[in-house]
Amino acid sequence: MDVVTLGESMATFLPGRPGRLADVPSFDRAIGGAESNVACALAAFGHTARWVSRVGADGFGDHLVERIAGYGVDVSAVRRDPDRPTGVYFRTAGDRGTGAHEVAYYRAGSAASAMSTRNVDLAAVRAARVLHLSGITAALSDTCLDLLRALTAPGPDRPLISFDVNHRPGLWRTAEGPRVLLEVARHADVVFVGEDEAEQAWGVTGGPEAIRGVLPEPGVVVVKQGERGATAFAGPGRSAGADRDRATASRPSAPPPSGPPLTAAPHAFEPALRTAVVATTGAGDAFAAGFLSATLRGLPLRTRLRHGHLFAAAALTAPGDLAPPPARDHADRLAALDAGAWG
Ligand code: KDG
Repeated sequence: MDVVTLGESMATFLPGRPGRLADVPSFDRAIGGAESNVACALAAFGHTARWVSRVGADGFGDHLVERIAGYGVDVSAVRRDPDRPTGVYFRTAGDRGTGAHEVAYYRAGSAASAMSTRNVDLAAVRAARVLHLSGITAALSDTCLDLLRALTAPGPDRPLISFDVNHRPGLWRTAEGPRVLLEVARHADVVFVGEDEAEQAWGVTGGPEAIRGVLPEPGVVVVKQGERGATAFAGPGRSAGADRDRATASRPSAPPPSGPPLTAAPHAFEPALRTAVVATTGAGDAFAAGFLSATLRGLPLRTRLRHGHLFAAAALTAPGDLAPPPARDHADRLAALDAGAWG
């Protein structure tokens, strides 16, 4: 597998019209889940991707597994829990000016929140060039946090670990969330974090450099700066050579490792595309998928950021949490446009 992701997905209910949650009369069913969003975007782009999770033995679980498999994602390691339901969430349309929206989760006690090192197929999770995880899993339960810690612990069979901080204050049961997220992020190889998220969680206000300052260990740190763009830092990290080898090593289905190593450029900023935003939810997942895709292909840091923005633009212009990225040849042509087209 190029990429394995692990995390909770939910039946997602999108509003039939704008307005407060209290006022929306009807919702359309869709799917959501940060980590499966990443797997779906990567599979749609032609990578091999597996999503690992637990869902209820119910109709929503069937729907999730069928829809995610429909993107070409391997769902063979998804397990059904006869005793716990599939999580559900509702959200409103984003405010036109700020993009702010309401979210109502019904996921406490869900099948995925009971994931643990004992009921997840760890071999299936680790059989990847890149394992993508997120801070949402840390917030779900103590057993999920233990699982996240086990998967990110150093070890010989550890794939390249990609970690999206995804701080969801409403999900944490304790005030420990920010500290835990920083601890897990420091064990990862590639970290995605929003500039505003880093301020909210860790009180870091000095911009991308300051965020890199609190995350010196990962080989790559990507700071998402909303509609302005994103900055990526690549440094020696903890194990840069090994990371490069794991992520770009030639495998039967992989392109040759022709690109530069993960650590080739010290840092890069790329402006985001200007898009007519329909919904911001899922854009971060799409960005991570684009960046990881380009990482797997050994592309330079700047091009990885551009692929992140291209994937994110597809998600931003769709109402759901998930939208297929542009076709690969199209994305490559767009990523190669002059800087003026991107500015
Ligand atoms: O990033 C998008 C996700 O937030 C959304 O799909 C739902 O996974 C989700 C969550 O836990 O908020």
